[in-house]
Amino acid sequence: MEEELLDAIFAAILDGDIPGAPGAVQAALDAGLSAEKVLNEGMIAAMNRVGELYECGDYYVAEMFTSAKTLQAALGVLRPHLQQSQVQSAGTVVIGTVKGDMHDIGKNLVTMMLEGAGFTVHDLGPDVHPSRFVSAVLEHQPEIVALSALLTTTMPAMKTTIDALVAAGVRAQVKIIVGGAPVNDEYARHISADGYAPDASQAVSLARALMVN
Ligand code: B12
Repeated sequence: MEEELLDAIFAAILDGDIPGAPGAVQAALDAGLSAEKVLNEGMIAAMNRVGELYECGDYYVAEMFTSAKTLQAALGVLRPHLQQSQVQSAGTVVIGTVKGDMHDIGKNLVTMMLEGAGFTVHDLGPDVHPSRFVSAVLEHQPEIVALSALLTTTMPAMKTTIDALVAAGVRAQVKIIVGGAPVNDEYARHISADGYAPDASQAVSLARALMVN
């Protein structure tokens, strides 16, 4: 039963069934599956499969794009289940996908989970120029700046962004966290970021830990 419900979500995302995916997610939630299970074992698992199919040439960018749209549509159903309202803000975060990079699903999930944990999040979107991060830090005075990159070719833009924050004299007032599929702990240290997390729920633990340090 559980397997079938997860399979239906997986298939909807893989096939780019935009109208069908939200219903498949709702059916799984109605049957009592947790939002985390639906997200990780249904939706993200399907997206990983899409990446594999693209890599081996079975899918093109068009299919990858439709699957991404499908996942975004299904996330709408999941959003209220990943978030609990908190009265007091846990801290302020400025987040964005770095310059040249259009991938925003992972960033959107991190945003959703941080908001669910009570953080105030200013989402600058995808393809964010370093100077835009600087102006957002000056404007919103966040404790944390979160950078996302999904391409090996855009990872260096994380370093450029950190350099821009240094040059603007605001680096010391924020903690910088980084993430995205090609990023790891070692790269985070290499570019002098303050932390790395491999997924959205660990991004929340990391942000919380950095708020007390
Ligand atoms: C969907 C997708 C697209 C969509 C993006 C739509 C959108 N609105 O995001 C579209 C079709 C636009 C796209 C385009 C391209 N893509 Co693409 N794409 C993907 C795909 C299939 C899924 C990405 C995704 O959404 N994953 C699901 C989310 C939930 O996972 P995630 O992003 O990793 O995020 C999680 C963690 O990483 C972490 N995280 C993310 N950000 C952050 C930030 C912080 C601070 C923290 C702490 C954590 C964190 O938490 C998230 C939630 O758990 C991946 C394959 C893959 N498996 O990653 C390829 C992939 C990333 N794409 C790839 C490529 C090559 C491209 C293109 C260059 C293709 C082309 N020739 O045009 C273009 C680049 C466009 C550009 N300039 O950005 C390659 C990258 C190869 C590489 N190593 O550089 C991949 C790996 C596919 C592959 N296997 O070859 N793509």
